[in-house]
Amino acid sequence: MPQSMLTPAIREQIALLDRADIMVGIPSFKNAATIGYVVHAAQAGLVQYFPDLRPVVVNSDAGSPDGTQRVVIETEPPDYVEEILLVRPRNKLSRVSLTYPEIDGVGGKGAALKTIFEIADALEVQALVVVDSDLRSILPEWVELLAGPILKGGYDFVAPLYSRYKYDGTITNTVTYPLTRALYGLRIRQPIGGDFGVSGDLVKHYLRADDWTDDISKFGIDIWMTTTALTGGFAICQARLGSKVHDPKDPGSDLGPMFRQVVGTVLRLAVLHADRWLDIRNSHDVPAYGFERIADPPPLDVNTVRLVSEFHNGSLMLADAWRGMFAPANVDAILELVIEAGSVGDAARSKLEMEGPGAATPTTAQMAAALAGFHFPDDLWARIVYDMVIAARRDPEGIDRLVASFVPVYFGRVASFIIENRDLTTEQAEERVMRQAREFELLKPYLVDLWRGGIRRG
Ligand SMILES: Nc1nc2c(ncn2[C@@H]2O[C@H](COP(=O)(O)OP(=O)(O)OP(=O)(O)O)[C@@H](O)[C@H]2O)c(=O)[nH]1
Ligand SMILES: [Mg+2]
Repeated sequence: MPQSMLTPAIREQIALLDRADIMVGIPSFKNAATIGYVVHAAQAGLVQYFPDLRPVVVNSDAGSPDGTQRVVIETEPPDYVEEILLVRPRNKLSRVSLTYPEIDGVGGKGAALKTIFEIADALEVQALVVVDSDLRSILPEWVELLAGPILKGGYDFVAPLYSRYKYDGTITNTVTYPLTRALYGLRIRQPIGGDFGVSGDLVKHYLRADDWTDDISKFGIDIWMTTTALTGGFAICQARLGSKVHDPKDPGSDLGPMFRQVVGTVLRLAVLHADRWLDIRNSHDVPAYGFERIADPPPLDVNTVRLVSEFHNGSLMLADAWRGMFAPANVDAILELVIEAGSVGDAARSKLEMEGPGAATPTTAQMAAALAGFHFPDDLWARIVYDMVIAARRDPEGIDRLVASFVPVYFGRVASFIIENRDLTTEQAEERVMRQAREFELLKPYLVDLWRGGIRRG
């Protein structure tokens, strides 16, 4: 990890704090509307579940212009929590909100978390819990669920386990879950969930790591934390948190940059840690703690017609790039799918009368029904993700370009997932995600053979 770049102001803040046993860290960027609730829940969790420990809450903010930091400072003080919970903690709860420094000129969620790691280390905490600041469904209990396995069970890394709406978490479902599971052999269902528990030892390991990149300063941070825990041999478990409700994002319009940062990081790490995954076959369950809850996460709209057309239009600019990235048979299969996407997309648009001024946007269900028939097979998706790993090894400097060219193909895959799952329950859609992950495991020899066969042209 790059040298500590804590500003003098942050050092002063740390000096004012006593040592702490448990810390909740909250990264933020323009989350004034939601962070108050998150701080509230974090404080209540610390007071209710760990009254004997010395607690601290740290908000690491990007310097948000919307008053995020003010909301944190003005959230009801911990005394209020004591009143509603009738618990008298033995230790004062400290609360800090600060503006984190960029890392090599790059800010983002990862840069925010690096400052959180440094403060956790300076305060010598035994357990660090990090939670996103746009959460609606966090409860005080999350603090116990994410820190308890570390403090009571000897674990170093607690990944979240939640039910998400079937169209939420598409980067997780299509890439990070199946690839992490097939590469490293552990079924961590939410490797980039955003809400984690980390032991003091693992925080130190993060701070010593020397593989930091600009993408990790942004949304690459979550998969980096998970993968670094895996490759470092740390004890990992999952915690059942119920449902994840947060600011909704449409994969087609909001997730392109995030996809590039996450997948760029996954690929770099896969290349770096080949010795950790080449011999692994199949996968194991990861222990899960917490009471199993029946949760019904709210639905999410996805402009599926746009996803299909982004896939189709992407081919116009990127077919040559794809030829350099994927095995020839896989490029042929993708280009066939592109043709199908073109005709299915055209038919859907005219059926839904989406063209012309004032045309209304149809619902996700209407779009998915109108696009029925478009199908991006599981095995093709697994093979091209593996082709990406090989391409990343061949040209590590070109990973950003590689991943940018991959985005429209991901849109095609997500569209297919939505179209096929339109009539399924969230539970049935989960089974589809598992089926796809098994396909990744089944085809792992394809990756290993290519890797061991040396570098080839696509
Ligand atoms: N400090 C900082 N935090 C950020 C930045 N961008 C996002 N975050 C925080 O990172 C957390 C997660 O960001 P989201 O945008 O909600 O992303 P996400 O929930 O992981 O992604 P989706 O599952 O795709 O919605 C939130 O707490 C954000 O405030 C940033 O530039 N700086
Ligand atoms: Mg979010």
